[in-house]
Amino acid sequence: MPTMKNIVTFFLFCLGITGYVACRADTPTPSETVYQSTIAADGVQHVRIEGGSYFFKPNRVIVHVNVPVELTVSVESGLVPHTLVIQSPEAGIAVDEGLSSEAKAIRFTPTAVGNYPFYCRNKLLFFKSHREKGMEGVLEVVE
Ligand SMILES: [Cu+2]
Repeated sequence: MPTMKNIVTFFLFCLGITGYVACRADTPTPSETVYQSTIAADGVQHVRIEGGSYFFKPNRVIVHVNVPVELTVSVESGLVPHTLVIQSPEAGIAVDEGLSSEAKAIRFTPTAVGNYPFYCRNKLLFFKSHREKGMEGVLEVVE
């Protein structure tokens, strides 16, 4: 006969396994979402990016070189703070902004063709960085 204590122990063990699996499951496999910008009547490429735990959508943004870009970026509301970083001085892009659920406009003009990473630089203690969890993308600058 199983004792009450054994049953409780077994139950807690199952709960632990379930919790672990659920935690693993909240890290989605990143899939690619592409946005190809067009030049608006105001001469600016307007790009909308939404982020959250742990993704950017779209995560591949294609823009034209030497044309101003305005990224409008927001993240889903929640307790986890996020940022948007693009450190590509070779293309004249230096972005490091805290994000919130209120859309923020970030402007720059890419000056060189190439692929430049954008990502969230946040990281909690010993956990994987948000970037490693999938909060990253590529800014592709084309002719
Ligand atoms: Cu983040």
